[in-house]
Formats: sequence, C-alpha cells, structure tokens
Amino acid sequence: MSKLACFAVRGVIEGFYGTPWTHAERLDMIDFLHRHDYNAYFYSPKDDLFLRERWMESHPTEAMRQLDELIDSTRQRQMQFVYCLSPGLSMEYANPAHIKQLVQKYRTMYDKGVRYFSLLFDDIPMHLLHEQDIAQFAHLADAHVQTASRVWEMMQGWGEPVRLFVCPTQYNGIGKEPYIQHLGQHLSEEMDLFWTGRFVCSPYLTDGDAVRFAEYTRHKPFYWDNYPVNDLAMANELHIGPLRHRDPDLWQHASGYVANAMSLPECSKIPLMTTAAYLRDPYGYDPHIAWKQAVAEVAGDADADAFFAFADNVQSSFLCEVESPRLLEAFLSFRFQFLQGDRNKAVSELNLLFREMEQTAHQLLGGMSNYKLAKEARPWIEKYRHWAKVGQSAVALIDHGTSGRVPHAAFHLMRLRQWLKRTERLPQKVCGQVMQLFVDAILQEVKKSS
Ligand code: LTM
Repeated sequence: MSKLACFAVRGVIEGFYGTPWTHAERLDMIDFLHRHDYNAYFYSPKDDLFLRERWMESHPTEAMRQLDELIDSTRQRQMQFVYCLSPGLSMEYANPAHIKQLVQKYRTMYDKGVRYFSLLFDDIPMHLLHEQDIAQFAHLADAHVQTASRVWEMMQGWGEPVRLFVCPTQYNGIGKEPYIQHLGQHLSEEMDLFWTGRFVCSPYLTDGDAVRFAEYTRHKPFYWDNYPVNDLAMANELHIGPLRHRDPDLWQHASGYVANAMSLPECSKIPLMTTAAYLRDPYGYDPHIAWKQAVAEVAGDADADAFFAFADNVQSSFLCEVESPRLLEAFLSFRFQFLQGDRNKAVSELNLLFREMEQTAHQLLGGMSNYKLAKEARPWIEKYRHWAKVGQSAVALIDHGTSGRVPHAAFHLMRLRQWLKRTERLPQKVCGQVMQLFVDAILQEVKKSS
C-alpha cells in the first residue's frame, strides 16, 4: 500500500480545552509531526481568546510574530498550517460587518501564505442567539450554511486555491440528524466537513458509518478523532495507550483525518506516533507493536522498559477498557498459588513485583533522559508509586495475617490503610480498579483466617 494512497490530509489539531502549548512546544511538535509523516497542524487551542471569545480582534503583536514562525516552520516542511476560527459564541451571522471581520481575519493569514482554513462551530449553543439571526435564518444549520458559504465565496476571490474545513455544532452521531444533514447537504462539496464519529470520543470508527455519513450529508467525513485528548471530564486519564479500533479501509471513505492532542505535548507524542503508524499503513497496523516502538522513541532507550511497565497501567480510555493486564494476570496467578500451591513462593513473587513497581517509579521520577515526558507524566507516576506501596503492605498483611502473626499483621494493616488513604487522595487514574480489587480480596482473606 503506497503512503500516498491513504489519508490525503494527516493532521494533528491543538484543539483541546486547557493550557495551550507554548510556542517552543508547538515548534517542536511541528517538527515531530513532519518526521512522522503528518502533513498538517491545525492551530485551534480552545483557550486562545483571539480564536474564540475575542475572535473579532487581531492577535497581539507577539502572538502574531509567533504565528509567523509556526507558518514558516510548516512551510519549510511542506506541511499545511491550518488556521481555525471559532466565532460562534458571539457572532451575529446576519450582520455583514461580522462576516467582513471574519473574512478579514482569515485574509491576514492568507497574506502570510496560509491556504488551509477552518471555521469551527463546535461547543456553542444549538440555537440562534441574536434577534436578527432568528429573523433571517430558518435555524442554526441554515445560518451556518450561509455563513460558511459566504466566507468560502469571498475566499475564492483571493487568487490561490484554498481549503475550508467546517466543524458543525453537532459533530457526532450518524449524519442523519436534522442539523448536520441540512448543513452537509447545503454546503458546497468543495468544503470539508468535520465529524468525530458516532460519539464525541468514538470507541470505534467504521467504514459502514463513514459510508452512511457521506450518504446523509453528501460529504465524506473529515475525521476529527478525539484521541489522545484528555481534557475536561477526562483530565485524570493519561492517554498514552495506542490508537485502536479504526477500520483499515476508513481512508477510502474519508477526506482526511486529524487527531486532537492532549495539552501534554510530550505525552501526546506516544499515541500520536501510533496514529502515524495507522495512517501510514492502516492494513499492517498493529497497536501493540506501534506502541512499543513509540514508547522506545519518546522515552528513550535507557528508560523505555521502565516507562513501558508504567504505561501498561495507564491505558484506560474510551478506546481501551482493559486496565493493567499484566498486574491482573499476576494477581490471578498469586491467588491460585497462594490457595492451592506454594504460599511462600506466591508471597515472594508478588512482593518482588511490587518492589519492582516501586523501583520503576523511582527510576522514572528520579530523572528520565526525556525530562519533559517525566515532568508531564509525574502525577500519574506518583500514583503508580503509591499503588506499589499499597501492594507491598497488602502482601505483608496477608503473609502475616494468614500465618497467625497477629501483631505483625496489625502493623501492616495500619500501614495498608495509611497508604490507601494517601493513594485515594490522588485523582489520577492508574491501575483502574485492579489494585482496589486486589486489596479488597486480601482484606477478605485475612478476615476469614482471623
Ligand atoms: O470535538 C470537538 C469537535 N470539539 C471539542 C474538543 O475541542 C474537545 O477537546 C473534545 C474533547 O473534550 N470535545 C469536544 O467536544
């Protein structure tokens, strides 16, 4: 499969809520994306006021200088810089002055060499807000069609070909919902239409859904994949697992693909490398292999094994329900061995596992060669270290508790409670329910034998 035959546009969008990337992080990310065969960077941090709340105003001088550098950096790498505006919180669609201001803001970027633009109507009320708009348009979709079409028409007079990606207010579903169906069917097919799939964060993206979406909206979907983004309600999850469950034939039914990243750029690189592997060769894509390679590259050879051991316990997201698979396996075999076989061996093996877990955390916290990765992942690594302490106390408790060494057992029960309390105070999701289930099972076992 030739690379050129797959997704024509392969992008990453800085499209999350939360602290935007710094300028240095953006430059670094553009270089990373280029090295991994992405060809577009969508500039759309939700918290850049001058793209959203204050969309009518020019970017401040320093921000504009930085935008120049980003545009330059993408140009040097034959990538597209995609300038995205989200005017929907305050724009009066029927107001010609607002349309003019919107087009002018894109035009400033056109004059700097930008040719890809995006008009985002996501995360705004699903109804018209202003009296004039209510009087002039049949509904929100009508207003969005007219606005996007007017912008598109004016862009056509600029000379060079441009591309406009429109994000609907309802961007997930099946494409048959009245708003998106109206929007899709009335927008020129030359404009691209974003779609996140059936859900805002879609566990699966399938060919069948893409085909139906195109039938309903007369647009092949331009995928806005909300992975690895971890904003808002997902903020305690660290999305460093691999991309999963995207059909290999998706590219045949899509006009492009963009991955929404986390506000943690260094951590984002791990899943984004797996996404790059999928985009490059969707048929040969193996999430596990791509993941191991990504961890090795981002964490660096010296820390790869340790980081991978940690990462195995922070996989949970809407893409992956299985948490801490190796830990779970170790518990099951401990249980079997403890009840049916060699108790001492079971205890010492599990103790070793938790000591290794603690050691891994210390290695990662103590100074990884990729210090930025360590800094971003630190709260999750800390939680991992706490679970290692909980685990060691639990093993000591069952060992003493089931051997009649009551004072020792009492001491370790107290330690276990202390570590549990400290661990529960950390909101980061690490080990899912696996450690908690293990601790509950140990407490039950000890109770039975006391
Ligand atoms: O997904 C879209 C189109 N918009 C927003 C994103 O900006 C946000 O990052 C994600 C994840 O929370 N969800 C959205 O609705």
